[in-house]
Amino acid sequence: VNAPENASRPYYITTAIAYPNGAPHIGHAYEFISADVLARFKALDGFDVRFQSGTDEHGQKMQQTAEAEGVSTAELARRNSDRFQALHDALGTDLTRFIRTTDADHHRASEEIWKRMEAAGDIYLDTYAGWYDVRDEAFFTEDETSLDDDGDRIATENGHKLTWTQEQTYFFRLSKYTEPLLDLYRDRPEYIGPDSRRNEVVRFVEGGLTDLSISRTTFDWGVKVPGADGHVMYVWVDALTNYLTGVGFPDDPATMDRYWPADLHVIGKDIIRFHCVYWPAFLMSAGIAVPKRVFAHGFLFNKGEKMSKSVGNVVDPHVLISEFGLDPVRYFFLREVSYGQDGSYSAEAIVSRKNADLANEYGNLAQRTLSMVGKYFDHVLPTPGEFTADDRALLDTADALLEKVRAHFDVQAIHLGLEALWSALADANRYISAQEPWKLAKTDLERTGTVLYVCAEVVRIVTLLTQPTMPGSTSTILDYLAVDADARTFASLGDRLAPGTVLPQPSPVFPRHEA
Ligand code: ME8
Repeated sequence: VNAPENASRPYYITTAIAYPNGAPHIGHAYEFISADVLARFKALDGFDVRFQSGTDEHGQKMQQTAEAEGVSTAELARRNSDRFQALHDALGTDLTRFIRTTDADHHRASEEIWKRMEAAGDIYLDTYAGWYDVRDEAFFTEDETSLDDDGDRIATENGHKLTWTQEQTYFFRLSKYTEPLLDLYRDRPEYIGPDSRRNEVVRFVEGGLTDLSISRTTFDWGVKVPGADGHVMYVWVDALTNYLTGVGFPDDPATMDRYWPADLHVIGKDIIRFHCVYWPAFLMSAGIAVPKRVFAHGFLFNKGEKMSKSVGNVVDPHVLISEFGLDPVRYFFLREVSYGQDGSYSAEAIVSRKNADLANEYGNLAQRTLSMVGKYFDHVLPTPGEFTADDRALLDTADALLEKVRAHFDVQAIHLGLEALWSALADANRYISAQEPWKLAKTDLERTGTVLYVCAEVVRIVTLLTQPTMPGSTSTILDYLAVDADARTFASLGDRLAPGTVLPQPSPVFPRHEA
């Protein structure tokens, strides 16, 4: 099933690195969970996965927040970075590295990419005068701004208040990369996903690019520009470079060779321009390969409303986990929201998925099958008799799942992958209702055994493929099916359960939600 050449194939996946100027919110949790599911899927499919996340600790926003809170910037960064790390622990993400941009090796990598861009003749000193959005750490040209009701200058795109900045800074010759970038989008249409985002980026670059201010002199919280006293790098230059730091750039060429270019940058839709325009241009300038793909997920809203401290609808991800359980929360976000589109969540919607999809569709099938094996076969997995057309149809559906789900996951259509799995569960539930093994048991124990064997197989296959989404619960179900620890990768999907195996006493893995 699993192509053997995958066994050592590297796969490098990253999330955005978050600003630790406050506590992590559901949007961050969503990004971490979704990237974790993609990373785990690849690992189970035989890839050597490297998965990185972390915190983006430099920049004016961090410095301003620290001043407002009366703590040092380093202190603010450490305190909140720890909270992001704690969220990863609570979500069970399987990270290879949690990077902090204040890490020493990251400064080294940022200096090196700067020097390479400089050596390419792409960096020059000039006067910058324009509008700056501290919240997004982004520059805006006059025509990208407007006046709000109070007469304050705002960025038209996001409504954030802007500050006028005028200083001598270094510039990056972004304009030089207009054509090379358009070539990139044309030659590698898979570079940006989903497709709708790609079209936006192409339109933006076709409008022409102006050079980018890449250093600041009015504050000092950042990576120092090599050989230029008083300049720190524009925070996005060092932030994007974190992806290279994580694979040993520039001091560990072996790791770099193995894992670069990155296979996938998972980001939110608000930072596409940085990842799909600036980042590939920096890399081209520095003579480093461009990542294979950037996928932008949508934004999460609380009951359709933007989450904000002033509205008072910011939900702490830890609260959600303790209320509904980690696996139901992971499942909910990935199944409910079409990956790549905006989505909404509410307690009602989570409860409804938990009860309908997990307790009824999945949990009941597993529990009924396992408890009937216990009751009618004294916990010994029965030997199936000859398969009927119905048995074979269901087994064929289950056997076709890997290819289907893999095709969806390869384009990050996680929700469609899960839909395919749940559609197989629905088939299995219809099958068990039609076969009525609890009635058969009174007249035909051999046929009962066959039906239960078929159900157990479907549960095994669906469970193996659901592991990336719900690692904890699926591990318990596989224990109940007595599936060996080394038979849980996708390479083992085709190995049928061994009749005669003694199964442990099961208990329900997906209870209904109790408020
Ligand atoms: O942008 N729903 O950091 P950040 C879904 N430091 N995703 C959301 C979201 C929401 N409501 N709000 C934010 C930064 N995100 C930079 C990244 S990468 C080199 C530097 C996503 O803390 C957002 O789109 O503002 C981004 O991908 C991530 O959370 C971190 O956002």
